[in-house]
This record gives sequence, structure tokens and C-alpha cells, in this order.
Amino acid sequence: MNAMPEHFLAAKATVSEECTRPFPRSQKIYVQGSRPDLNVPMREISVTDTPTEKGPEKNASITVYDSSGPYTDPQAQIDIRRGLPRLREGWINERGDTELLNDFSSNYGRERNGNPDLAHLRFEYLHTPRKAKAGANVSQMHYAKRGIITPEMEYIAIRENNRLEMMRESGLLRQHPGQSYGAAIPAVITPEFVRSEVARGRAIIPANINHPELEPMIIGRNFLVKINGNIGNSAVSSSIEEEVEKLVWGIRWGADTMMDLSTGKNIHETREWIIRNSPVPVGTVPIYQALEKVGGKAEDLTWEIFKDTLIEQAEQGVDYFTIHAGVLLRYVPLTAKRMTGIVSRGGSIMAKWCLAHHKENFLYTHFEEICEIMKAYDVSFSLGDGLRPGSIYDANDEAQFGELETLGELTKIAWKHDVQTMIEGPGHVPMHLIKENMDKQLKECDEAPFYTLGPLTTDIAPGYDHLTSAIGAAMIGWFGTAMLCYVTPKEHLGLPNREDVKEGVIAYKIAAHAADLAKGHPGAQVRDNALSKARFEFRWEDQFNLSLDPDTAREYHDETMPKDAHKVAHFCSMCGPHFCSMKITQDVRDYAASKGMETIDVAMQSGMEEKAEEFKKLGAEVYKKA
Ligand code: IRN
Ligand code: FE2
Repeated sequence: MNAMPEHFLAAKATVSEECTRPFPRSQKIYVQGSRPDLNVPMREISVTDTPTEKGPEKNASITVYDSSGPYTDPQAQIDIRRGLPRLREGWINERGDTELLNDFSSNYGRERNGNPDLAHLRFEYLHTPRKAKAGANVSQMHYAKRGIITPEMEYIAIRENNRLEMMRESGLLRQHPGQSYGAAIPAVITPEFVRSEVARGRAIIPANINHPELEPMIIGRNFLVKINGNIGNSAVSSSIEEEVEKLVWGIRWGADTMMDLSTGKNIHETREWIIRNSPVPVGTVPIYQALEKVGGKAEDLTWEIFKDTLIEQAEQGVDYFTIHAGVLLRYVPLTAKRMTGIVSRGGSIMAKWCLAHHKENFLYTHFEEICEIMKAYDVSFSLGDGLRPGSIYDANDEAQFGELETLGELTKIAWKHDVQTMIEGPGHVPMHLIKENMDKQLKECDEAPFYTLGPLTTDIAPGYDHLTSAIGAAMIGWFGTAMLCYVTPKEHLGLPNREDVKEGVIAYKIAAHAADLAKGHPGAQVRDNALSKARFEFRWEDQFNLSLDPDTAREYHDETMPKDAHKVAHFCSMCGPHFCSMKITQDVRDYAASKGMETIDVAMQSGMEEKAEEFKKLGAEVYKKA
């Protein structure tokens, strides 16, 4: 490792305590697979016992999927100037199909080496890029099609199963059968199942060989629904460390992948910091950087500049690229009648280029060459929806569906090259038109994973678009969308801040989980069951700790009932002691038991009047105590 440059030494070594603080009563655990270097992180939440007359009754701890990386592990030594441990490095080396490059082979490397002003941007001491050996294809899809189960696939199988087998005794496994619209989710995810889904193109594992820090994850409709968060500075720039901070903040709350949508200055350097410190896949929209390289003039873009940008980013370790190759020249006029025209940044750039040159989109005409680059680094396609509707008015129109058909055609070309592919989707769509989007995507793209932006189900709530869109996201997730791209409350209004990022991620975790429940994903309901049990038993601390956002749950409870004694009180300030339905039910059950009655129904009939008086007295007593 070479010496660390000055500006790195000046940077902060770590992210804030707010991002790294372990979750309450939670423990980071690692489940080992078939080899000692395969350890899958999870979070175990422990809960208290249920007090009963016969003494305390044990409650099982819950294991949850954990995307937060080593940041929430108090054992981990993290220096963001040095990047995260490279847990995949051994696996990549072992395959023997890649070679290290001495330097970046893109213009970035050449310019930097010849330019003393750029010398400070050297990153080799952190990361030496690698590439597939001549003729090799290093995509997970390529291995999968040849029947090879990679360590990444095994890792994912363990991760998706979430130690469900340990819940068997807990009594919390009962759940409603789901309605999965044709998805086939097995009761246990095996490494072989992961392999077969990737081979079939129904799932992708975004995992660039230049991102060895990555904790592998999968995007596909027979797996847990994933969510993506966006970060990135704009011309009105935030500092590089702030971007790393935002990344860690986003994954803390559950983002499964992060897209760096940076534009403006220091785009390469910002991305380098993000990737080296990211345990989740990082996606980008390379056309944004290409546009910077031509001074923001879309018509000056060329295939050569774009290609060079792809190589530059692939060598850094970007795991998936949004490529707006479906914005064809003939579709552009179809957007003229729209209410809101083209709202995709990448889509509008390509439309402008097509019109300026009156030529077909160069991303489309050079698509096979793009595939060659993708397979040399295992970068996955996220085929961009450059013509997605930007208003309810424009939903499901000809331009949108025309582009989707082209994306289907491109999917098959990508698969021919064994390049992993997912498809981006809308946008703004009213609820009753959402299903049609999913059905058409599955048909046109032969079940390649769908990755949608919301969709927003109404346009009337700027400031609340994490909600308008989480409604659509939950629905489309249920119908089969594999990953949901988050929308923050600042959508349409400005760059999101830290709080907005959290609000967006939590809203989307809710949507994704609601979809998992509806699809009947095995074990999806365990956490709901555990939380409900805690709620019913007035185990307030457990209720907070089992929730997606324990801080907010606790804070809201403390607002009106701050005392420690309140954390065991058998009511909250919403209904007060007299009207707590859960308390009353509990009393009814106790009463039934004391009278030896078989069912509560009977107790209700025969005991209501008698009980009424008792409730009043009891309630008053509890209130005084608290
Ligand atoms: C996701 C689904 N449809 C669009 N997205 C995301 O929107 C895409 O992945 C990227 O993060 C963001 C911006 O894309 P445009 O506006 O350049 O299309
Ligand atoms: Fe919008």
C-alpha cells in the first residue's frame, strides 16, 4: 500500500456516531457458510420475557436482514480513508479469470498521470482496478448458466433465509398465505435456487469485481423486495465526506443499494470514496458524468466519451449502470402531447442528442459494445426508463410503453452476452393503472427484475411524495417488482437532507415489507408477530426495539409518557387507562380464565356487566400508580 495523500490525512477517519450507534438491544451476528471466509451479517434483536402468574415466559429473539454493513458493528475498526475490508477479494482471485491493471485504462487515468494538478487524486493505494482476462466473462449470470454456485450465491441464500429455522419453536411463524401473482417463492432459499434464478435472468446479483468490499445481495421477485436510496452532490456541492455520511445513514435505515447521482465537480473522487466505503451495491447513471465532460451540452456527447466514462466507472467498482438505451428517436415525438414531457434527466439528455443529430440513440446502436464492457467487470444493466410518465396525466401512454418494448428487446441482447439486467419503471401512475405496468414488464422483458421509482399515485402532495409514492411502491412490489427506488419528501422541491433520506428509506422499507407480507414470503410475518405480541403485552421497550425506527417510536412515546414507569404501564396516552382496548381484552381474558370459561365469547356475554364496574376501578388505580 502506498502512502496516503495529504488531503486524505486531513479528512475525518470515521462517520458520525449517529450513523454507527448499534440499534438498541441489538447484536450484530455473522452466520458462517460452507467456508471460513463466508460470514453473513444479520441483526439479532433480543426481547424481554412475558411476566405471567407462573413466572416469566421466554420470548424468542428476532433476526432481521441487515444492510448496514460493518458500521453498526462495535467490533469493526473503520477508517473511511482506507475503505472497508475486502471480503470478496479472495473469491474473485480464486476464480482466476481476472487480472490486475497497473492503472485506470480510461482517459481519467491517462489525464491524471500526465497532470501534476491531478496527482492528488491518486487512489491506487486504496484500489488497483482489475478486469476480466482476455475473452473471459466474469458475470454472475455467466457462472450461473454454467452451473457454478459462487460464494456470492451461497452468501445470498443464507442472507435471505435470515435464520428462519431458529424461529420454529417460537410460535411466531404463523402467517397468512400470500398472493404472489405467479412468483414462486420457495420455503427455503438454497444456493442452487439463487443460481437458477440468476441463470434464468429472473434475478441479478450486482457485484462488480472492482467492488470487493461488497456484501452480496440479490434483486429478483422470488426474493425479499429491496429498496434503493439515492445520494450525490449537485453543482451546489456538499463535501465528499458528507456523501459518505449520507451513504452510511441510508444503509443504516435499510437501503439495500445506493445510487450515486453526483453531478458537478470532483465526481470521480466522490464516487471513489463512496464505493470504497460501501457494503451495498452502488449504482450510477454514467451519462451524467459524460455530460459534465462535454460541458453540459448534450449534442456534444459522443459514443467515445460515453464509452470511456463507462470504463472509468467500471474500473472504480460501480455495480450497476442506468443506461437510457430505450429512448429511440421515433419515440421522442410521442412525448409532445404529454402534460409533463420527459422528466427523466438521462432521458431528456438522450432525446436532445437524438433530435440534434437526427440520429438513433447511440446507447441503442452501440448496445452490444456496452455489453462487452459490462461482462468484463460484471456490471449489471439497469435499463433506464427515460420516457417514464412524470404526471398522472401521462401514465401508461404510448411513449412509455413503446420504450418498455425496446427495453425488452435489449434485455434479450444483454442475456445473450450473459450480462445481468434489470428494468427501470415509472414514475407517476394512478393505482388502477399500476398492475398493467407490471404485467407488461414481465411479458416484454421475459421476467427480468423490475425496478421502479415509486410510482407516485397522485400529484397533489409535494412535500409528501415519499407517501404518495410508497403507496404505489407497495402495490407494485406486491405484483412482482423486485426493487423500489425511494422518493423523499423533497421530491420535486429540492435536494434531500439527512432527515429526508431517513424518511424516504423508512417509507420504502414499509412498502417493501408490506409487499413481502402480501406475497407470502416465508417468515415475512415473524417480526410483525413479535412486535404485536410485545404491544399486546405492554412490553413497550420491546415494541420500540422491534420497530423499523426505534428512535422515533421511543421519542413519540416519551413525548407524553416520559417516565421509566410508563414503559411498563398497561396503556398509552392515546386512549388513556380507561379506554385501552388491549388492556380491556387482557382483563376479559383473565376473567374468562378465572371463571374457567372456554372461550372469550362466553365471558363477554355472561360477564360484561359485572366487569364494567371492575374496569373502572382498575383503570383508576393504574392511572394513579403511573
Ligand atoms: C428508478 C426507476 N426509474 C428511475 N429510477 C431512478 O431514477 C434511476 O435508477 C436513477 O437513480 C434516477 C434518475 O434517473 P433519470 O432521471 O436520469 O432517468
Ligand atoms: Fe415526478
